[in-house]
Amino acid sequence: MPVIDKYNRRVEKINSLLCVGLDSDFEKLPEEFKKLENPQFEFNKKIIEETNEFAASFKLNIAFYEGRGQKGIEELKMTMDYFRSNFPDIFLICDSKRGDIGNTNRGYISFILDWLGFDAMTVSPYLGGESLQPFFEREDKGIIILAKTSNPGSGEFQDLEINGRPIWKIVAEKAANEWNKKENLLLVAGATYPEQMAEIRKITGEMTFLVPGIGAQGGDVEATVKAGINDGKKGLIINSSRGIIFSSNPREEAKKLRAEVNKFRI
Ligand code: OMP
Repeated sequence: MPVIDKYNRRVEKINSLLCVGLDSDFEKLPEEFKKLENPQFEFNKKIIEETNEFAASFKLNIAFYEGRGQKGIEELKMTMDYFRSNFPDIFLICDSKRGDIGNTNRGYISFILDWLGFDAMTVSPYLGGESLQPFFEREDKGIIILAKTSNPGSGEFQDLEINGRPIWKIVAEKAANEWNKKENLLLVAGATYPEQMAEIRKITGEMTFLVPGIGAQGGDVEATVKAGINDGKKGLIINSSRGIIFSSNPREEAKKLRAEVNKFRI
């Protein structure tokens, strides 16, 4: 069974393409959490309790946990254990943007996919398809490859053209036509570049995209959904991190974003 089925089942169960980003930067946590023994975990638990009803997926950017050293990793693991015990059907993404020579990638796989137990992780294609083989082989896990990222400077390399085709397009073509033998690949397509997302959709058929850039980065929901939705009215994992978790009412923000996405998902 393709790994994306877990995500799609959850999408159907709660009628949502929303991914809540637990980018739980310690410095930004409310003061009452900072005083607790496990501040990031307790904050995550509260956000999960408030938003799970609307979230098909959660994405944890590992940087915010690694940044606290051993304690952050411990609380990341506690968060994963909490998900496993309470919400085993939620699709869990580690935003890690890893990618090294093949042998080294096995270490990332052991830590992120096996020990932490994520369903999927983000990887960079910069070292080439050969280096990513250990990721591609993991048919039980989703491997999310950066194609067109949401940041303002993403074009510096990703838009460079080779024989008239930008690098983001070449990555999408490789992922769809060469690398996806185990049907476990996804792509990152930022909400801030809907035109490019529409092109990537044409290349990749039904493939699912992780879509950051909604909320704090200003991506447009209507343009995003119209550009990226696949024939099955799914195929998007629409992430918002700061716009939900650091708002005054995370539950309302999650509910509102699910509804807004669904409005254009017809
Ligand atoms: P907010 O801007 O707070 O919603 O957070 C966006 C999240 O998505 C952060 O964790 C980023 O690291 C991540 N991200 C992007 O912002 N742009 C990308 O192109 C790719 C990612 C990602 O891989 O998730």
